[in-house]
Amino acid sequence: MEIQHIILRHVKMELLEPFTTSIFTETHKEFILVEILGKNGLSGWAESVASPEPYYKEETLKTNWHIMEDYLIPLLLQHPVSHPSELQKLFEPIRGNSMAKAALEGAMWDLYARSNNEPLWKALGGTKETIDVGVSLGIKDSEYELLKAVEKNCEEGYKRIKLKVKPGWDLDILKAVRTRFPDISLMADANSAYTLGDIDHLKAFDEFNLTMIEQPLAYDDIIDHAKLQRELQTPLCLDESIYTFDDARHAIALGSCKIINIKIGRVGGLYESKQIHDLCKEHGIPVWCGGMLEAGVGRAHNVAITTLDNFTLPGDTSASSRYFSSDITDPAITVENGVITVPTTPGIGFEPNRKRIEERTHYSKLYKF
Ligand code: OSB
Ligand code: MG
Repeated sequence: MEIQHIILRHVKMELLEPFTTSIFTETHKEFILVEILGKNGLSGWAESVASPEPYYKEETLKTNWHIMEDYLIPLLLQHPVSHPSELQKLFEPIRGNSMAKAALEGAMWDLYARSNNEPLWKALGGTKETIDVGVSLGIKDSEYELLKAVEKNCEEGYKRIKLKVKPGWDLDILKAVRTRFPDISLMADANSAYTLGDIDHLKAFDEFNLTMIEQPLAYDDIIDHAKLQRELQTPLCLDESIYTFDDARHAIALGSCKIINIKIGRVGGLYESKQIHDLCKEHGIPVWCGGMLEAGVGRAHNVAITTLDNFTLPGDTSASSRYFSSDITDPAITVENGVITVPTTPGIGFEPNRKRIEERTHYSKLYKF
C-alpha cells in the first residue's frame, strides 16, 4: 500500500441539540478527519473519535494530532505495509493512544478496500446486508422531554432505546419510561457514575427489565464490576473499561460483564475490534457497536464492523439526521425502521463530500511521503 500523502483536518460541526451524559455536555462535534491518498490515486478516510476534552477517555483532539504527526505517521513513512492488519504490530511500540491509532488504521482499511474494489465490510469478513440500530438518549431537562424523545424514536422504529443515567436521573425516569413503554428493549448507560457503595441502589434497576446496564462503575475497573454482576440479574455491559483484546479477555474470565460494547476508536482499530469480536463469540458474549457522535465517515466505519456475525444486539449508529443538519458524506447515514442497509460500493460506502468537509474544516495539514 503505497502512500502519496496524508491530510489531517480539524473539523467542527454543530450538533442539532446538546448531548448530555453523566460526565459531559457536548454542543459541537469536533474531530480529526484523516485522508490517506494512495499512489494509485484513491483516498481512504476515517475519523478520530477523540473529542477536545479528556472526559470520556484521556486522549484529546490535540494529543491525537501530536501522536499521529510525531509518531504514527513517521512509522507509516518508514515502514510501508501491504495489508492494514499489519498496523497493529507497527503501532505497538506507542503505548495507548488507541483513538489516534484507530483513525490512521481505519483510513488505511478504507484505502485497502477501495484499492481492491470491494466494500470495507467484505474486506473485514462481515456477512450482514442490513444491521439493526438503536438510539442513545442523553440526559434531558425534564422527564416530559425524555418521554417525548423516547416516543419519537420508538415511532421511527429504533430497535432499542438507551437512556443515559446518573444519580438523581435514574430510577424515576426508568420507571416512567418503562411504565409508558412496557415492551420496548430498554437499557441504561451510566458512564461510570456509580461506585460499589451504590450496590443496593443499582439492584433496584433489576425491576425495569433492562436488556443491560452499561458501564455503571469506574472507567478503568473490571474487579468491582465482577462483584456487582454477581449481585444483579440485569446483564452488565462494559464500554470504557475495555481498551484492548486483553482487557476483554480479563473481563470475560472474571465475569465482569455479559455483553461488550465495541467502539473502534476506544480499542485501537478495526483489527483489534475484530479480534475482540471473535473472542466474545468464542465465549458466548454478544457484542454491539457503540457510538461517539461520529459524523458520516466514522458512522460508516461503525456500519462496516457491525456486519460481523456476533454483533447480535442493536448498536448506537443512529441516523446522521439525529445529530447534524447536514452530514459530510453522500449519502448521509439513514435508518429505516431501525435498520441500516449496508452499502455495496467500494470502501466505507458513504462518500465524503469535499465541499462540505472544506466548509467545516478549521485547520488542515498535509504530510508528504
Ligand atoms: O458512552 O456510549 C457512550 C457518546 C459519546 C461518548 C460516549 C458515549 C456516547 C453515546 C452516544 O452514548 C452514542 C452515539 O449516538 O453516537
Ligand atoms: Mg457508553
